[in-house]
Amino acid sequence: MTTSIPRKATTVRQATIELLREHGLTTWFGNPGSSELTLLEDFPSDFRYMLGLQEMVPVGMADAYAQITGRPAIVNLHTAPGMGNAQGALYNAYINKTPLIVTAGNQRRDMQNQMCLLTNVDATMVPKPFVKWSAEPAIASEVPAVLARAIHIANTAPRGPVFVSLPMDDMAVELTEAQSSNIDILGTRTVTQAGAFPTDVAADIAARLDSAKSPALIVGGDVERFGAWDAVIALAEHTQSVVFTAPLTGLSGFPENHPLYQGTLPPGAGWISKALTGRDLVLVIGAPVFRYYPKIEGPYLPEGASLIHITNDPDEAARAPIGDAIVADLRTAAETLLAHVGQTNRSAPPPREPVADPRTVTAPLAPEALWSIVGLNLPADTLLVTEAGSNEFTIGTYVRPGHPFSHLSAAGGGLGFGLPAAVGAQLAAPDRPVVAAMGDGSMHYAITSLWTAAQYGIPLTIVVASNSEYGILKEFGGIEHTTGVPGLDLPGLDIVATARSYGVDAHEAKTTDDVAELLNAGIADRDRPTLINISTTRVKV
Ligand SMILES: Cc1ncc(C[n+]2csc(CCOP(=O)(O)OP(=O)(O)O)c2C)c(N)n1
Ligand SMILES: [Mg+2]
Repeated sequence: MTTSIPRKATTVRQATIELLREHGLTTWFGNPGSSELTLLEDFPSDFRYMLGLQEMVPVGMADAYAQITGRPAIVNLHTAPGMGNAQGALYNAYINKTPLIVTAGNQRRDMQNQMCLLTNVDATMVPKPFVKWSAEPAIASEVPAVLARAIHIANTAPRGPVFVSLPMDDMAVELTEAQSSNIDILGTRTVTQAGAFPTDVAADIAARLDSAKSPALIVGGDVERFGAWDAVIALAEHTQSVVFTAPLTGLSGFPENHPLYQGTLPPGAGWISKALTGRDLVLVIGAPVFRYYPKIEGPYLPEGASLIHITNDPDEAARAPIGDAIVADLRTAAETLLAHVGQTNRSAPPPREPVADPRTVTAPLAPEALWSIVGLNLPADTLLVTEAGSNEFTIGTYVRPGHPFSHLSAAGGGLGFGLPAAVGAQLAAPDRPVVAAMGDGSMHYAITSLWTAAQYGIPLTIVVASNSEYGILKEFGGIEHTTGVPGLDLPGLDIVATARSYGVDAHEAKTTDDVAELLNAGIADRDRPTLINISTTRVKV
């Protein structure tokens, strides 16, 4: 008679780690507390843990890391207060549609009823409404299965963050052999989203494109996130459409140095109908229609234009105020359309003006001078992360990256994304130059990212446009006709000293030549982060 040797009991923690390893979730972003120690103990040597000193930092890092790697990322935060601090960054991840698996410890199950310290009362409620799904396992042994479900939910379109609360006493619970082998299966099973684009729909859209006099293609971040980049470029070229990026979608969706590319549409209905004047067919792909910001009166579209909207997000399709929408996989849609359109004989629309060299100018620099000198000095494969208020439009005009995943910002517009995102982006793309273009106000929401960048030797370069104000809020005050608003000036910031105190190689530039020289040196330094601060002119109101 042979006796099988019982396998050594696996704990929930071990099974959890193994499941996350199988799913490639070995880079963790976090800020720990005592309720997370039971999960983090004996942290495996093939995992890495990126510490952020305040919760916006790990969430922002993970957001960009997931976007640039194209895979979900994991965040581990500290019960209710940690989740509270993270909420602004979670909002950005939700609007960015980033697949994040956010976890937080919770007080022991048998101490929650007394509201002992660290009890996350109604834990699943805390991150709502900025998560696709939120759960606390009903019993310890279900932790890995709930996490597996969370990973798949986060990663199916429309993607987005999910939350799993993990009571700290769950981790040491021993699993039975049957439970362990069921969990083993969860480590390797896959969930794939698939769907064909109907050929009659493609033929109809292609016929409308072919017969349009002057079509416009409006693209968004999902073109990049869902692999439709090449097909969308080919579609624009075959149809000789002008191309714009839709407002506030987080990535450009198109090479910004392409002759058909005209920049980002401004976020107002009246502004958009003006920018699209003369276009009779507007095809939007991989973007919401549209993310307006101020109320700018005007028709949604210019006279005589119609709009077709292709999105993978049913809610995006449902809430658009205009146009017929098709919910589809974006890459399949773009490739199928491409196969159906003819090569047009329309003449090419005029390209944008080339960027001129501003020559030597002394600070305070006009934003145009700053961002043209930056744009002219960036290597072609630079990944730019922007959070720069009134400078954003100027950056879009003068910095023109041509590669996919080269111009990242927070679609949600919550400040505190830029710095941690630049750190996460550099981690995801270690061989690319990562340059963060920041406003002096935006710098301060997640400033401790500088510590993380310095400590882990993340070699990003940060350019700060210091106008000593929340310039864009003054601009908006003009649109909203508000006067006498307090809290819009930022005197007394010493960004170079602050950055140095965190261990960053920080410099004050005085001229455009300084900016060029420091930028090239910063990008060439692959061992540590560099910061370049330059004073810029104030917004005119
Ligand atoms: C979390 C958060 N708080 C406040 C705001 C409002 N807000 C939007 S832009 C902005 C100012 C940005 O200033 P800065 O980065 O200095 O750029 P500038 O406009 O001066 O060029 C503020 C405070 C926000 N978007 N997010
Ligand atoms: Mg400012």
